[in-house]
Amino acid sequence: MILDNHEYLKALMEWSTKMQEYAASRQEDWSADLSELQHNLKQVSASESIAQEAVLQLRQDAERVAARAEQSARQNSVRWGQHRLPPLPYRFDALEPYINREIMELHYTKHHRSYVDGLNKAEEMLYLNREDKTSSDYKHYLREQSFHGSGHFLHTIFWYNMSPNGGGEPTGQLAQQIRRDFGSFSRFKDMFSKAADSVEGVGWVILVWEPRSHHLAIQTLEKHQFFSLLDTIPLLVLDMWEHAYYLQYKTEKKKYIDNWWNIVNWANVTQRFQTAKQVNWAPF
Ligand code: MN3
Repeated sequence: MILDNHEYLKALMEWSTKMQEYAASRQEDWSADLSELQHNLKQVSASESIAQEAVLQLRQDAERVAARAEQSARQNSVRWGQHRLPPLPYRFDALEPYINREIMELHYTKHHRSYVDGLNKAEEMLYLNREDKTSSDYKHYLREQSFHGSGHFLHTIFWYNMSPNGGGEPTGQLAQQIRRDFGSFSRFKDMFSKAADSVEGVGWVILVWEPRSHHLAIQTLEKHQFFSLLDTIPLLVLDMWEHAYYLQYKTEKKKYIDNWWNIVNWANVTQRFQTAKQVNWAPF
């Protein structure tokens, strides 16, 4: 019994650390609830014999914190058509002389605003307006969602990727990973800069984490409206390249799609969904 409690407390300690990271990622202050739980947890774990009542009390406290997290996740999810401009974390002139006030003001108040408005409109048409649509209606609004959605999500990352107190080199885990994957920080910086310089007129250069291969990578993105929705995680995919069905179905594309639903592995999609939900950025 005592051993079971020890293991339970250890798991609870790990869980509460995750909760703390979660709360921080939502830019929420849960210090009161969480620090009380962690304080009691430490005390109970340190005592020589662990009282069953104390463990039950901790379990109740943990359930309260979990309920708070659930509630926060529900409140914070962005409903269709309700995206908003994230607050700029510094003044328009804060990045001078590297980026001047005029650019920042236009970029944020005009360009980013229009992405937010466009995404909200596209979502209303795709998900709220229940009228029957043709494939070409979908095509139009999916392209709108791609252009404005990727624009909104990427700019939201961009503003917070910069700071008037920025520059220098990363430390800790990221620094280590950069050395492992690119050899050195200066080599990474050189590759990233050259990739950026290769973008023609419209696009981005992005440092990404590949959860599949457990490494960092650099990728440019020319335009962002070719039906990609950046800063999202794929859960369920269907290959619509002709090589995936043409030998068997020839021109009967719709039949391939209809039939495909018979072989979807929902347990796998659910597993991907549960893992993906652990990535939890602040909602905008
Ligand atoms: Mn821009």
